[in-house]
Amino acid sequence: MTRIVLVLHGPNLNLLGSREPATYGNITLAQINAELATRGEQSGVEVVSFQSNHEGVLIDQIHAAGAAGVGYIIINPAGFTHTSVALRDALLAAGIPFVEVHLSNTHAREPFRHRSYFSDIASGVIVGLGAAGYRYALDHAVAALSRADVTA
Ligand code: CA2
Repeated sequence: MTRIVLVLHGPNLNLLGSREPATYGNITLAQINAELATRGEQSGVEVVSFQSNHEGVLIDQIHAAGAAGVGYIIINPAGFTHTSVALRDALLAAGIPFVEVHLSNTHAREPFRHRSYFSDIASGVIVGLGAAGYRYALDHAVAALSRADVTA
C-alpha cells in the first residue's frame, strides 16, 4: 500500500516566521516541513512537502499525486480556502483522502474566512492549533494508511 503523504501549502505560507507572528506563530515553513519529514520517517511514511503561491501549480501537484503514489494529502489552501472551486475540483478528481489544516482559528476571524471550499469534502479539518495541527493531521494520515495496509 502507498506510504507517501503529500503536504501542500498555499499562497503566502512561505512568509511564515517572518511576519504576523501573533496570528501565525514564529515557526518557519522549512521547520514545519522538516518536522513532518522526521515524524513521517519514524512512522514508515515518506512526507513530501510543497508550497506555491499559484493556484494552477497546486492543481498540477494534485493531478500528479495519484500517479506518484500519494496515499494521503494534507493541505493548507491558505487564501484559496475561501475562493477556489478549481482546487476543490482537483481534489475531488484525484480522489485521494485529505485533511484540511489551518494554523489560525479561521472561525474566530473575519466572516469571509468562515467559509471553506474544502471542509465538506475533507476527511477532517484542523483549525487554530498552529503548527501542531500538521502533526495531528500526519498522525491521522499514518493511521489511515496503516489501516488500508491491513485491509489491502
Ligand atoms: O490560518 C491559516 O492557516 C490560513 O490558511 C492562513 C491564510 C489565510 O488566508 C486563511 O484564512 C487561514 C493566510 C496565509 C498567510 O500566511 C502568512 C504567514 C506569515 C505572514 C503573512 C502571511
